[in-house]
Amino acid sequence: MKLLIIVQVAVLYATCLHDVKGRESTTEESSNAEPSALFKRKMHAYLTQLDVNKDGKLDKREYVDLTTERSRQALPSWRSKVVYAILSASWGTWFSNEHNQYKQSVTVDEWIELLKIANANFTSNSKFSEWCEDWFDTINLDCGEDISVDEFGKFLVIFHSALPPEVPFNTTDQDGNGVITGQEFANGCAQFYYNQNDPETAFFYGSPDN
Ligand SMILES: [Ca+2]
Ligand SMILES: [Ca+2]
Ligand SMILES: [Ca+2]
Repeated sequence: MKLLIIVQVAVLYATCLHDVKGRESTTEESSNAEPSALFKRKMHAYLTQLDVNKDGKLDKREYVDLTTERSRQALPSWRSKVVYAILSASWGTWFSNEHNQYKQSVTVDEWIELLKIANANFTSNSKFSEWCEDWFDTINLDCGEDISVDEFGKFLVIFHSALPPEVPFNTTDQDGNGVITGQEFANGCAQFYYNQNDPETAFFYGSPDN
């Protein structure tokens, strides 16, 4: 299975080569300060969106398996295998790691604490930028230079959004030209995880309750 996923990822990059030169890391130094009320609300809305059984905790089945399952409705099967690979790695990076003794599920408060640690690591090793690029490539179905509203709509289906795609699409399409470039996607992704006070970029995953 692992070999298959590696092959699928290799196919993705071979099939869908893109210009990454213009993309710069958009992450900022993470802060040890108490998260803002808006930051807590957007993380709560995002986690609730993925918490399918609504028990107030996100577990691996919900984050990895059910999210991959939704991706099968939206993407060709080989791209869903890439989704599985991205999410499996993310689960260990963000939700279940040595900092919480590899807990099997997390509340939003526990996750915010883990994010502080993970974001500090992302800043130092560019993993965060790679993660954004992996998602950009995975949902860039026509292998073009940018993401259309239809492609972004599939990203929102995968992340269980209840919002029409136009709302988060328009806040991510910073220059308003009707497409999301790799840089705009990376900016939107980074703003979601780092910006404490901007209500617009809180819509990145289509979470309605900001
Ligand atoms: Ca749950
Ligand atoms: Ca595209
Ligand atoms: Ca744009």
